[in-house]
Amino acid sequence: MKKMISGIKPTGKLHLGNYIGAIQQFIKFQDEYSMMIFIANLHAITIKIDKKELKESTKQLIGLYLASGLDPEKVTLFLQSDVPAHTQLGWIMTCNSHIGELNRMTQYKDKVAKKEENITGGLFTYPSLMAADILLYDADYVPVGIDQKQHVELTRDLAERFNNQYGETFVVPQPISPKVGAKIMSLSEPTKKMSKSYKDSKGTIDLLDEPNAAYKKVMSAVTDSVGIVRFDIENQPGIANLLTILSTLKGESIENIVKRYDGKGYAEFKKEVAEVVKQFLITLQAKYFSIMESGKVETVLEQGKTIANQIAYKKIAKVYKKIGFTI
Ligand code: ATP
Ligand code: LTN
Repeated sequence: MKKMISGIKPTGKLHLGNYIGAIQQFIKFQDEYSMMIFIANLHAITIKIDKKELKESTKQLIGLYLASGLDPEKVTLFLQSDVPAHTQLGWIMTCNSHIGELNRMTQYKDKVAKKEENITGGLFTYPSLMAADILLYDADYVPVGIDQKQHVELTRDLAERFNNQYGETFVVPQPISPKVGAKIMSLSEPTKKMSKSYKDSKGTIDLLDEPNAAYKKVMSAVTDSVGIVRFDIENQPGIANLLTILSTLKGESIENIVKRYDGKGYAEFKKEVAEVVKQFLITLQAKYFSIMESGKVETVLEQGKTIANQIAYKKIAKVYKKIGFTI
């Protein structure tokens, strides 16, 4: 069975973009692959985050993973900080990364371009830690949204560099993104990515948004004056985004939806998208609240911690030998 790994940072609230770009893929692949999914909490502290918020986001994230349909019998779910080998290999990968490579990573570059203050060393070296997250588990594939592909490309380079210097050690992984939905855009500014850190509550549908409020957000999504429902990202980014959301949540092809709306206006189309989003949230949230009351989150994490440590410990021991740490 081929292996797959991915993680999501427990920062801010999970939104529909995270669900469609990442979580929906995890669910789709859980039967076909041996899968590890973790909460990337070591990555969360690369920016300032309050302790209470970190704890709450972590619990919420696990709850939402489970409510979305990730099955802990099939997938190993764990906290990154529960497995010390991530930090251990993270350092080795940092020493294996070149400053020039890290300088080119867009997340860091964007923050520098915006002249943000107090950018941490952790934010700069975070792609090296992400490489360690992936390489520890010999993952063949990494399901991520488009914005993370660059980090997986770096991971490939680091794996090859290490293998060349020390002999075959790591599997060189491949990123995979969904054909539809790898980049869900903001509802209010459809040329910008729907994002946790971009504070735009009208443009973002949080998975724990009140369903009627989410309905209203979709109804007031920015569109255009063309008046034809069709998939044209360049000229009609708002409609293209709504088509993508409807297609992925409903499991209907964009082509089919476009046909159904031939000759019809935006109002009717938006109503369907809004209703599908609302119903999706109602179902998801009902599951979420029952999971949160059940104490399942803690049990799942304990199980995941044991399994992940067994695999990661073996790998780090092998790496230590290769490097010459074990005398
Ligand atoms: P931030 O804005 O703080 O970077 P984020 O919303 O991008 O946060 P992450 O935790 O970085 O969230 O991403 C988790 C996963 O969701 C990643 O695989 C990422 O590629 C995917 N993802 C994030 N935003 C979107 C989006 N708008 N459309 C599709 N996938 C997304
Ligand atoms: N960097 C990712 C989260 C992340 C990840 C990973 C994803 C950390 N380690 C390993 C896939 C594989 C993000 O910011 N979304």
